Amino acid sequence: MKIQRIEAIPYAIPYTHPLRFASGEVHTADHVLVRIHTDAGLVGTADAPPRPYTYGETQASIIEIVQEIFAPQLIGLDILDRAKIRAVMDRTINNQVAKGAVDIAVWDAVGQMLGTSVHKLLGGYTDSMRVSHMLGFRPAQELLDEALRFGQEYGITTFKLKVGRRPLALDIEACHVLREGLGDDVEIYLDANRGWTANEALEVLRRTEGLGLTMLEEPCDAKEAMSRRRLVEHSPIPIVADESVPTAGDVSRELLSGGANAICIKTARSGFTEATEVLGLCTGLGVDVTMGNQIDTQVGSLATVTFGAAFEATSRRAGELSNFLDMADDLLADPIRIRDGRISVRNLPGVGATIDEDKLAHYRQA
Ligand code: MUC
Ligand code: MG
Repeated sequence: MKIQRIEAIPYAIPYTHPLRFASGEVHTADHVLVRIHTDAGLVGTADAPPRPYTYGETQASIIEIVQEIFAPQLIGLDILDRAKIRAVMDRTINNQVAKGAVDIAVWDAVGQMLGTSVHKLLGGYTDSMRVSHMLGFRPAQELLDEALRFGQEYGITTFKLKVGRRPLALDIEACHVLREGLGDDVEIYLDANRGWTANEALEVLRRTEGLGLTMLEEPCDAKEAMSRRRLVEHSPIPIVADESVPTAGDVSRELLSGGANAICIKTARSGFTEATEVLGLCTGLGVDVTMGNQIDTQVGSLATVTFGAAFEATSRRAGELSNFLDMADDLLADPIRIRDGRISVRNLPGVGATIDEDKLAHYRQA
C-alpha cells in the first residue's frame, strides 16, 4: 500500500481562556491537520500544533515543509516502510512538529491497514493513563480554584504548574497556595519553560522545600551548561528536559552532559517512531520519562495516550492529556472523556482519531 497524497490543512479553534507560560501564550489553536492518503483509500490522520516560541515552526512553515518538501519525496513509498519515510524527513533538520505529524499519520494508516490499534502495535502495555492537568499563569487563588474544579469534575489529582516568572515570589506563593489548598495527596510539579536562570531555580527549590513537589521541568536555558549541571547535582527532585531535547540526539547530549536527569516525551514533536527511540534511550539508561503536552487538541492528546499507555515506563506517571479542555471546541467526532482522572486508549484500527468533517469545514482556514 503506497502513499498517494499528503494534505496539510490549516484550522483555527479559539481558546475559552488563554494559556500563559514563561515562553509564550496561546489564544487560538491554529494547528495543521495532516492527512496521508494511500492508494488503497485509507487515510492516516495526525495533528501538528505549531509552537513558534519553542521550535520556530509556524502554521505556514508546517504546511510548506509537509506539502513542498516532504510530500514530493514520500509519495509512492510503501506505508510500511517507516524507517525509509523517517530517513527521508531526517535529511531536513529541525521541523520536528511537521515530521511528528507525518510519522503519526503513517502509523495511523498502518494500523488501519492491519486492522489493529496502534496502541497494540507499539506495545499495548495498559489501556488507560492517569491525567495530569497543566495550569498556566494566573493569580494563586485562581490556580487553586481551577485545580479544585478539575479534581471535582474529572478526578484529576496531578497538576503541572507553569512557573518561570520574576519576581520568584509569584511562583513560590502559587506553590504554597496550591499545596495548602489541595492537600498532600495531590501531585504537583513545575515547568519553568526556561524562564529562570539555574541559580534562580535553586533558590525556588530552597524556598519550596517541604512542599513535596515532584519534578522541575526546563528551569533555564540548557545552554547555561555549568550552572544547570550544578542544579541537577543539587536538586532533590528530577530536573526534566523538555524543549531542550526535541530529538533523540538532544536527549543523549543533555543526559550525558548532566543537564537533565529525566526526559519529557512529546509525540507531537517526535511522532511515534522517534518517541520510541527516546524511550529506549531513557529506559536503557535508567532515566524517568513523562508524557508531555505540546498544548494539544483532542486529536493530539489521543496520540499521546496511544503512545503513553503502550509502555510501562511512559504510563507510570500521569500524562499531560487534558489541555484540550481550555479550547472552545475540537475536531474529534467522538470526544475524549476523562473519567476518574484517566483517559482510555481506543481499541480501534489505527490511532482512532475520526474527524468530524463538519467541524473541520467550519474551522478550516483558506
Ligand atoms: C510544555 O510542557 O512546555 C508550552 C510550550 C510548549 O512548547 O509546550 C507547552 C507545554
Ligand atoms: Mg515543558
